Amino acid sequence: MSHDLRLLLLKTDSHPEWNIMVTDASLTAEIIAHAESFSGIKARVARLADVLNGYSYQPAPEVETRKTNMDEAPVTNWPDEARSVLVFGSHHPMNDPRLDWWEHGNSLGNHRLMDMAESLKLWLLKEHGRDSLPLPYHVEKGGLFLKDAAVFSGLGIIGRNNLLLHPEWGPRIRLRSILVEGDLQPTEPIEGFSPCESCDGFCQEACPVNAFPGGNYSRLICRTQIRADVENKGTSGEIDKNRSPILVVKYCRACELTCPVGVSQI
Ligand code: B12
Ligand code: SF4
Ligand code: SF4
Repeated sequence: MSHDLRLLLLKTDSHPEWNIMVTDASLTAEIIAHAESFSGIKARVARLADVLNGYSYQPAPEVETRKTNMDEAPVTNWPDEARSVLVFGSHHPMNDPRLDWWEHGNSLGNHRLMDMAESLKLWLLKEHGRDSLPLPYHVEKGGLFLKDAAVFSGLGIIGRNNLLLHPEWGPRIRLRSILVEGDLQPTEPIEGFSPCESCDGFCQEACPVNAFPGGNYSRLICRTQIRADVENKGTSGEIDKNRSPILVVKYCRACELTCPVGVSQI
């Protein structure tokens, strides 16, 4: 099947034989327990069809087509049998900024999530005979909108900073997903967690370019800061073989780092 999200939705709706067959909750629990055995990881499960009905897909996905050094990577096509999504997130605490620094189009934190996805794939096949497909980061390469997947799976809610807020880690979490063959019992979205209701909105106030006009996130304005961050690289504190400082991109995190949710976890 091609990576056509709309086609996939239509096919799902119109093929009764694809109806969800809910499997037992213990399998979901076992998969989550295994994923969470990696340190600093939280995991949940969502139905692919639910994710594709998320806000980011309505009315039409606005997909980034920026040039990165991942552009040469092939587009990942989704198998017909994929109906479940294992969503997992890695804690990016404030006292470990290095996890977020980008060098040669990737970051330490992202590398870690990619390695973990490959390891989970092998485990799912060996232990449960389930095929799975680690998805790329970029939606235009076949990735999912990860915040929607995370909300449906119950990993968190979307805050006024437009980021996923995890109850323990706040927005300081980075996401990744794996498509899994067949139906897994999904975990439930979070209820009763709404920290923004009683907050003064530090995230929006902290934005260096006022990317929340009228209280809503503007990708266009945020992008001006993100572009500036690429232009103005920072030092990593290390030197290369020519004894020159190694420069890295330190993308803005102001709306993330000022959020009080999860600060007790640093
Ligand atoms: C392209 C991209 C960018 C672009 C465009 C961002 C954008 N939001 O449009 C740029 C480069 C500007 C950017 C900036 C940032 N990004 Co970015 N980005 C992505 C990427 C690849 C796709 C996001 C996207 O295009 N979304 C679609 C657009 C249309 O929607 P949206 O603006 O995100 O808003 C949607 C949600 O809020 C959702 N939503 C709102 N309420 C609800 C409620 C429910 C029930 C549901 C289901 C959904 C939902 O609906 C909105 C659309 O209508 C994702 C990775 C991925 N594959 O998902 C990372 C990702 C979203 N980025 C991430 C981060 C951390 C950042 C930055 C902090 C920069 C940084 N230091 O890394 C900033 C934060 C900006 C902000 N406040 O949102 C993290 C977010 C982690 C988290 N805790 O949420 C992600 C998931 C990547 C990761 N490594 O984990 N990013
Ligand atoms: S700073 Fe406050 S308003 Fe902003 S996301 Fe965090 S809790 Fe919500
Ligand atoms: S990432 Fe920076 S520029 Fe973008 S919305 Fe957050 S604070 Fe503003």
